[in-house]
Formats: sequence, structure tokens, C-alpha cells
Amino acid sequence: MAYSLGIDGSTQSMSAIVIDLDKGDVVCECAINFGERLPQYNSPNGFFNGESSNEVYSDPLMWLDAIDLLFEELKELCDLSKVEAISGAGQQHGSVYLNAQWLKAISHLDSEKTLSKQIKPCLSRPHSPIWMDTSTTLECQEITQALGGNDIICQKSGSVAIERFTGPQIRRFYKTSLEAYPNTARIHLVSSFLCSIFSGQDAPIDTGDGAGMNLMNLKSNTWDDDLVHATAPNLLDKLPDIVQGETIVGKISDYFVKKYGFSEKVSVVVFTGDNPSSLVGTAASTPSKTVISLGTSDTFFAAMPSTVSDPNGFGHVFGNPSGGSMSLQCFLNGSLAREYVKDKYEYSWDQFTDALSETPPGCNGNYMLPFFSPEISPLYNGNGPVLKGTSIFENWRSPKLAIRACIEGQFMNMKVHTDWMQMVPEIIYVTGGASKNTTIIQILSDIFQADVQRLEVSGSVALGGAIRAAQHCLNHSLESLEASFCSNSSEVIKPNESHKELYTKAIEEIESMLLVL
Ligand code: ADP
Ligand code: XUL
Repeated sequence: MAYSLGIDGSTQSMSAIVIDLDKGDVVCECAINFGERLPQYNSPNGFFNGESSNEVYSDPLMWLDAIDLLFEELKELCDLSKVEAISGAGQQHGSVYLNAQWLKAISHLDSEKTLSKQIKPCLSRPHSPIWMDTSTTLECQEITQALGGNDIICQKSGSVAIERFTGPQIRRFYKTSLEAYPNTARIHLVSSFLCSIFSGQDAPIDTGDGAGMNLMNLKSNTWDDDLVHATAPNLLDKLPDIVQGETIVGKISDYFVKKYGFSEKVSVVVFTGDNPSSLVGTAASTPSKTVISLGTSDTFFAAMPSTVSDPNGFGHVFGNPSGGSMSLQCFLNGSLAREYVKDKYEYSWDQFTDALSETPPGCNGNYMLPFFSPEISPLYNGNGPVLKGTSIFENWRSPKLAIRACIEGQFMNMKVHTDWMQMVPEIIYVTGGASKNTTIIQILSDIFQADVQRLEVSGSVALGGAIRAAQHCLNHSLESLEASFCSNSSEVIKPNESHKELYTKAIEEIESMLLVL
């Protein structure tokens, strides 16, 4: 009986799924929420702010402690000796900075000690900037200028220089940490850092996640000399190799064999970014399907039949782990914006959902751009959400209006900012934490005027890892894995056509609010 294991190192939790390849079913799923289980890291949602609110960091030691907690639990839930292959994913763009000790430490992990204790001395920068960090506007401008403009960077890397992307983040570190930067021997993405831990070696970066750095040339799938040069000195030596998504990195680290009962024969496939992994886990890695993930960030993505780029520069082209490219638009104000409104009125999710149902579509002409923290689609660094409507609404005195306007505003902004992909989806597949909320999904369906279907497994990122591991290590076909594990819930949420006109007008309102941001 062969099992495959998928890992998801996301913003708010570290999770795993184990699938049984013979029976075609899920053996178990398990998640460690950082805020709840590791409160000592003072990161209730998995991150904390630096000196300014646009600096956002996570502690990589927190991720490592979460891995140990995860496997303590997982070994009670299933027989880990049956696992034959592992892969996984990490939140994109975040980076981990390691000194020269790393290369030795990673291949000598001692199962008697914790991971965090052994890796702590290897960090040349204690904290990792993550995808929510928007502090690098200046560095983006510098890199753009050095390259000769947005068009060139976009052509080379698939995106214009973007604040949260790893290249601009590295440049800021180089400029502000003159001692720590030269002391850094290796800079990993979250995905390649996690892959290194599981494989007990300094792992490469895959093309899917590598494309989110403003450093990789999308055509050659190698580090781009001009981009690397414009980012920081001696950077090439500090970057891991880039490989294709099907690459087997090696066998599992002895640490996991001795401590958690894995077989030493387990192979590890290169990890990727959470969105490329979700593309596989939602069975959307061949063109034709559109996926919306409602996790910490809301993302809208699809495998690309042909490469188009966003003329506004907010969208991205990443590598598709199954070959070719994927388009992606990311909205920073996703679940945490929904939670902000919920918590403002001290509501439970049930009360939030009731308020949504009790308020009519169009929200009686009240509109919100729900940007509670700096937004990236579009770029917005203002003072919180923009409201337009009645004074009761604008003064936050109506929970019902605020809740409905927040959800409608999120999806109308999403519609406006994904038109560049030229996808007119007849059906949208949804995944991520908020996708279980049918009332939210109905509004999505009405605004996009498309059928919406939920996936049965809510953790499509970890599932993508388990599928990729089985495909590349154990020779299972992608089609058979998708057929066994990526079924959709039988429920199809249909758009209410009578709301089409109302939302067309509402979108025009939202567009006019966006214009004056
Ligand atoms: P990530 O993988 O990015 O860490 P998840 O996809 O696990 O995030 O989603 C977690 C989010 O799901 C929580 O932050 C929460 O806001 C949201 N969520 C959980 N339950 C509900 C619900 N019933 N309705 C709407 N959102 C929900
Ligand atoms: C994508 C992005 C986020 C992170 C975290 O560009 O920034 O979706 O991958 O989920």
C-alpha cells in the first residue's frame, strides 16, 4: 500500500495531507495553526509587523516548530512508514537568509534535537520578509531603472518589479544590512527552505515559485544576469539552482526517518509555490479551468493557453508545475479583511453569513473598496477602506451593510483586475478557507455570472504536493490522480441572472472609486 504526502507551508498554518494511492482516498489531513499552537512567536495570523506597517515578517523558526508539531500528530493519525513520496509548497515570495553553517547543518540534522534549535545558528537574518511586505517601492524603482523600464522586466520575469517579490526584498536587505548581507551564503524561498529540511540537503527552487522573484528569466528558466546584477552584488552565489517541477531532489532526511518512522526510501520532489501547487491540486494545470482561492490572500489563477501579461502591471505570470505558464492575480485583502469586518462587530461566521443573506444584492447602493491593509491589486497604500454610500454606512453604523459591501467590493475589484487574463469562465472552481461559506460563494457567482463549484478537499495546496510527488516519483499519471483525488463537490452554485444588470452598474461605481484612489 503506497501513500504520498503533501505539505503546505502557508501564511497562517503548516498542514499536511496523506493520500492512499491504491485505494484512491485521503488517509488523513492535519494542520498546525501558528497563532493558536505557537503563541510564543507573537504572530496570531502567522506574521508580525516591522518598524512600519508595510514591513511584514515571519519567524522561520516558527515554521520549523510547526513541522515538528505536525509530525508528532501525523504519526498518531496514520502509518508514516507507508509513505513513499513527498512534495509540497510554501507561501510565495517569502525568503529565508542563511549563513555558511547552513550547508553542513542541513545534512546533519540530529533527531534527538528540534529542527528550530539546529537551524537557529544558521540564520543570517532572524526573520523572513513575506508576501505581505510592501516596503520595497524604492528598490522596485531602482531595479526598474537599471533594467530600462517596466516592459523589459515584465518580458524577462513575467511581472514588473513588485514590492513583495523576492528580488526587491533582497535588494532592501542588502542596502539596510551591510554586515548581514555579505554574511549570507544562501537565500531560500519558503518552498525551497522547507524542501531542504525534508530532503536534508540544500534544495533547488522550482520554476513555478522561481518566477515570483523578479530574478528568473521566464524563457530560459535560469537566473537572469541583468536582473540579478541590478538586485544586489554577489547574489548569484547566494541563490539555489533552478529546476523543473518534476525534479526529484533526493531521499528524505534521516531526521524524519528516525524521529517519525518514515522509510528511508521516501523520495522528495522539489517543492513549489502555494499557488502553482494549488493549480495542480484543483486539477487545473491543463488550460481551461479558472480557480479562485479564498485563503489569507484571495487569488485568481489559471493555466495559460498563451502568454498575456497585465497591461496595468499588477498581475503575474508564474511557471506551471505541469509545464507552460499560469497567470495569477493576488489580492492582499482576502480572509483577513473579511475577518476584520466580522471582528469589528464581534460576530461569529454564522452571524456574518446571516448578515450577508439579509442584505440585498447591490447593498442598497453602498460600495466599499475593502482595503484594510495596503493592497497590491491595485497598488494602494492609503488609510484603510474607501466607502461610498449613506452616512450610516460610511460611519460603520450598520454591520449588515458593512459586511455585504465588503464581500461585494472584494469580488467586484477582483473582476475588474482579472479582465486582462481574457478568461470568460463558465465555471469557476473555488478553494481555500472561505470557500466553505456558500453565501459568500453565491455572491461570487452572481458577480462573475458563472457557475461555481467547490473542491471536496479544501486544502488544494497540500493535495497538489501529494499529487506531484506521486506523479514524479511513483509514475502515476496526472489524469488518474486528478480523477481519484480532485473531485468537485456535486453542488454547483448557479448565478442569479436577474442580478446581472445590477452588478454591471455596481462594477462601474467600483471602477470610478478605483480611478480616484
Ligand atoms: P491559508 O492557507 O492562506 O493560511 P486558508 O485557506 O486555510 O488560509 O483560509 C483560512 C481563512 O479561512 C481564515 O483566515 C478565515 O478567515 C477563513 N474562514 C474560515 N471559516 C470561514 C467561514 N465560515 N466563512 C468565511 N471564511 C472562513
Ligand atoms: C501570490 C501571493 C500570495 C502568497 C501567499 O503572488 O503573494 O498568494 O503566495 O498565499
